[in-house]
Amino acid sequence: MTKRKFNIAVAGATGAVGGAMIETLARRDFPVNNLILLASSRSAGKKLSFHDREYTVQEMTRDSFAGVDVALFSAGAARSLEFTPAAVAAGAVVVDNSSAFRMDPEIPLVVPEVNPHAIGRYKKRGIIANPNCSTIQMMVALKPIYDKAGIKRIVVSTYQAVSGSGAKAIAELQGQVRDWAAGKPVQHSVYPHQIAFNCLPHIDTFLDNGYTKEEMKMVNETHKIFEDDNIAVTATAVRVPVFFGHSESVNIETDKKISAAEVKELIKTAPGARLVDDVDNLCYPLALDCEGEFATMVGRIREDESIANGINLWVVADNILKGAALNAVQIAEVLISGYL
Ligand code: NAP
Ligand code: 3JN
Repeated sequence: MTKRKFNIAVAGATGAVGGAMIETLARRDFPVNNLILLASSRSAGKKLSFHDREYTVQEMTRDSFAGVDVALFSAGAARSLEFTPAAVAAGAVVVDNSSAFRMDPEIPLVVPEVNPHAIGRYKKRGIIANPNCSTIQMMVALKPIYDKAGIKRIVVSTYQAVSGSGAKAIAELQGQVRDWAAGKPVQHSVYPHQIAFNCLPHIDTFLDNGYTKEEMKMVNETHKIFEDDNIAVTATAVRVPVFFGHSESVNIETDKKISAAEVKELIKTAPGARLVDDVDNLCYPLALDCEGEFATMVGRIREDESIANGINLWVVADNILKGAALNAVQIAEVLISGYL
């Protein structure tokens, strides 16, 4: 019997995440029949390749989705709000990478290694939301610990790469490093301050409670994915002068005592995670090592000696892959194998 192939649309195909989606579909040999690449009118006519074949980018309109089985959206929240109703009306299931629908109670928010059962809830609205990159990698690392020992409280600080702000931010960091080295004045436009040789405790906009939106995404999305509003979560999101790979210092208080050795054993077999923890050989997760990797790397696992049931971890993942494109493609894989 021939394996069914699916018509896949990528909305935002010319972007950093959209490009990674196309690559990930190819790397995972996703059964694609027709690939429809969508972007703004600025990119219409541009050619992109997939499995050695060239595809022409089309301007995204409400008529772009006829015959599409799965539409992977990464063109920003405004475009998701504008175009996903047309995609769903045309019969496509939407996997949306933006924040537009994440906290909608009728729309599942999914990390496939953590809550794949939630995918079936797509049927009501035809949409599945992809969480924020910083939430995704933390969920992959914490899921086995949550299942074994329960989690009371999470204190997380992120060290987020500039690629999370798109191609212009990558160019800004490159330009600032070059200008600084040449002794020229350093300019900034994407970020409110120089990012080269600096750390900015500011990602997305500030809210009335003093937190940023990025920080509150981590709080709210953690509750929704674990289906547990009782976990106390507090986050500090920091932009650092790294091109690819988000790092996180995660401190947790568990319900039951769990040792560092037990956590290491759990991480060894946790879906989507890789234990990188051999301090005697100076081995721990590094942003520079995660580019192109599908796994979330977890290391520096140790007991928090300041409380009875505390664990510290250092969690690193490719923010464009597991944080966005890969997670979306994995959701599509579960969809086609179990639902379509
Ligand atoms: P990007 O590199 O700036 O790409 C944006 C994409 O959207 C481009 O393909 C662009 O097409 C397209 N686009 C813009 N306006 C459009 C329009 N009117 N109609 C159709 N397409 C349009 O940004 P990115 O870094 O890939 O991020 C894209 C989005 O993905 C973000 O806004 C965010 O919502 C989501 N994201 C999520 C995560 C996460 O944490 N899960 C991480 C990063 C990004 P042109 O090239 O033609 O302008
Ligand atoms: O800054 C990062 O490292 C991640 C950025 C995510 C992002 C960027 C622009 C718009 C998002 C997101 O996924 O939350 C959005 C958005 O859709 O709100």
